[in-house]
Amino acid sequence: AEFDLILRGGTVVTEADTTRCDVGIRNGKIVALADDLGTAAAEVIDATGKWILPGGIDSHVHLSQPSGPGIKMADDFETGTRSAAFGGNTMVLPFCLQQKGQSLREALKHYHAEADGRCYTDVSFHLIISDPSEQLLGQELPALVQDGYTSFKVFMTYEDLRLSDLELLQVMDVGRSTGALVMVHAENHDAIRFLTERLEREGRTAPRHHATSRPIAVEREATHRAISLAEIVDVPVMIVHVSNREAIEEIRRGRQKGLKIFGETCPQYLVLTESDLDGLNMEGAKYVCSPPPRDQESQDACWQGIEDGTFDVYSSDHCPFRYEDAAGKLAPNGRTSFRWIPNGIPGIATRLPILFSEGVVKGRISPQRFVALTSTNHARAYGLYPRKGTIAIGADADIAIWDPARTVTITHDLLHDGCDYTPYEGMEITGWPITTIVRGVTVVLDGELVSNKPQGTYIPRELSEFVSRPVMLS
Ligand code: DUC
Ligand code: ZN
Ligand code: ZN
Ligand code: ZN
Repeated sequence: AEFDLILRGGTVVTEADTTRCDVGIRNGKIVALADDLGTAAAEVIDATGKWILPGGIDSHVHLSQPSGPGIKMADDFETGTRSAAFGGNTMVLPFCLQQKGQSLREALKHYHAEADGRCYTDVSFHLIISDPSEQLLGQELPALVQDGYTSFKVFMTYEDLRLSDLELLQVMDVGRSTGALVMVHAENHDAIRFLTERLEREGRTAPRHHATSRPIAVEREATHRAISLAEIVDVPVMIVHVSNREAIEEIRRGRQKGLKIFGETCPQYLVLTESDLDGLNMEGAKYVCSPPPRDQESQDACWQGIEDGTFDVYSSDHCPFRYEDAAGKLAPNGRTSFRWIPNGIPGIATRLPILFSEGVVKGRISPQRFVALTSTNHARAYGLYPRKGTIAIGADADIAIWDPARTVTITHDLLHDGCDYTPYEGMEITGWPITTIVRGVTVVLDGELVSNKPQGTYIPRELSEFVSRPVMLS
């Protein structure tokens, strides 16, 4: 047969167009796009009435990441990427966390060993820099950028992760000299510590005070400072998991000055609020993440940023901890104060359906903008474009087939992850990914896993296109 696989009768959506056409796949690549490719293929999938989208790229996920004594993340590379595939994703970018005193190469060994042979999607790593020694800054990190680890994250909070302003400047400077993209977690550490200690003195320790301890000003100040430091170094930065209007305004102000400041938001900031942390007993722990979900006004602002282009990427920040588990949300001291609840919520499978239903179906964004926000811009930002993030001849055959009319009530059992709950339980969704194809291999077909043999692979990355392209004002 001329093709390994033909997708027949569907509507292909890219960041630029929506076109009725068939897709021909050979050796893991898209090799033909035409009105009618016939049926001369080893396998034919009838996609009549369905949408054919570039597979989702989730550029912000945490898998198998050490999270403190007695705490275990709910997803490893097998369960996390399986869930990603069920949610219409073909590639994920988890973080490789450098622990204090560890070299980045040592840290990478752990993550590669965890990922090798266990991924249902393709995978690549961002580095988290927690211990920027002279050796790391001068040799190790620049060499790793050359090797295809072309993005790294820095933290402005967490005792074990946060960098001083001097260290932030030093790491950003490696971004500038290498062309890597620097991602920033922007929250003011001392302010969180001050508020947490005061709340604990007052006995206000329930999960909802996680949000009280990290108000908008904590994020706005750090976002402003991160952007100022980036301006001083003269380097592009990506502000990750942006939750509210004031932080968004800082990003807009930076862009209007001509700085390359990029922004990411996540489903929790579009559909959850801090009142979700008010659950009975400790149930609110299921919604503890940082920054916390905020209020309706913040949700509206994040939607505005999705619509007007302030946000270039929409990621899950999947960071799952089980609830009914001694190593999960309430371990080991989580019952005594919000301070001990591990920060993070699951969302790798629900990211795309939530934006599709709330964004595309409700008319807030076009299907093309959906593709840009969920796939193409991730590929451009993190050095994967045009191999990934589009449906074009020569690109990897990374494809999600969507039924745009299917209605689904989200329940945890649909997600196939390693967690034991979803923050989005009961949410009514219109539009669902039914088939996921990774480099030509059908991983999920009509909602069923095709094989228990993961075939995803590690992909070294080129430099970010966002770093080199001209500033785009929105
Ligand atoms: N930051 C993340 O990016 N994910 C989970 C927790 C955090 O603080
Ligand atoms: Zn290890
Ligand atoms: Zn973060
Ligand atoms: Zn994260």
